[in-house]
Amino acid sequence: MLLPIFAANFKKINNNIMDYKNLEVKNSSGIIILTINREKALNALNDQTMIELHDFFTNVAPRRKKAKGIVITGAGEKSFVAGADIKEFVGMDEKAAMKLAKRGQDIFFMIERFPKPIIAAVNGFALGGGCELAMACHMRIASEKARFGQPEVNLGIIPGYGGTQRLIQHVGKGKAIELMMTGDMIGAAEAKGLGLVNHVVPHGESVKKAKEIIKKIGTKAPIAIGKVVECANAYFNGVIDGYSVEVEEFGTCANSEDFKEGASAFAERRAAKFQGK
Ligand code: DAK
Repeated sequence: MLLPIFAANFKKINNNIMDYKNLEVKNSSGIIILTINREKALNALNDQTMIELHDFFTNVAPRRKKAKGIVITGAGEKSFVAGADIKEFVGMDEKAAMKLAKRGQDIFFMIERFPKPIIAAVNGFALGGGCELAMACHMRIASEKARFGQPEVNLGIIPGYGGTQRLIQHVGKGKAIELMMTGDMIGAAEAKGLGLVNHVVPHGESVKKAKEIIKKIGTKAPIAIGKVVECANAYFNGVIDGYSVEVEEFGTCANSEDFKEGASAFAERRAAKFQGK
């Protein structure tokens, strides 16, 4: 009998897949359907989910050579991903926060740079880290009930998984700054008008539409598809690395009294009282 740790490694080597608690991986006609599966917490990205996402994009997705692409969605009827798991961040210090922000950015870079299409099927709330996850995908299909937003300022922080950069890329600087400063949520139709989403479909049909698009892309030349991704990303390789600035400033915010207050207030279901400290 193998010790548990060896058994886990053995399974990983043989199946290329660790035992995921919060991710569901399914094959649907050669397309991977990756579901963030924490419905009770509106699929918020807790540490375990981030570990699993990292494993999936490091060890699983690149080895599924025959897969045509990936659809990322959220479990249930209500939410794609309602953000990072705020409850886990109470009491976190600057160093730990920066490390986690960097890890999140690295995962989302793997998604953005993946040489096959990755489409977010946004079936509800896409807030904070959820909006950032959707924005790292190559396209976004929104259910008509989808809601997008970057409400980090309500907690005393800024987007930390690439959102300050990608929201500008998708909707332009003025609107991105408005959304990040106000924390306002917008609906699917407005998101489409801004260029944040590619298509709006009836509720419950976002995965279907995403699969149709991936199926069509599957008939094209694979090398060319990979190069489209590479070139599109190259357009945004600026001289100043905004992503590193984001990690730095995320750490500063995470170290503030305001962040402690914002995260505690959310957990305690009360309005935050910010002091600017
Ligand atoms: N984290 C943890 N739990 C969450 C959550 C979240 N982001 N969003 C919802 N939930 C939980 C709720 O707490 C509740 O659980 P119970 O209290 O019942 O156990 C359950 O999901 C259902 O939520 P509600 O009862 O609130 O449902 P409603 O329909 O009334 O409201 C809502 C839905 C989406 C409007 C509301 O849940 C909400 O405002 N959620 C928070 C949205 C939000 O602010 N998201 C976070 C954005 S900030 C970091 C890196 C990144 C980040 C932070 C740190 N480091 C590296 C340190 C990122 C931060 C963000 O993403």
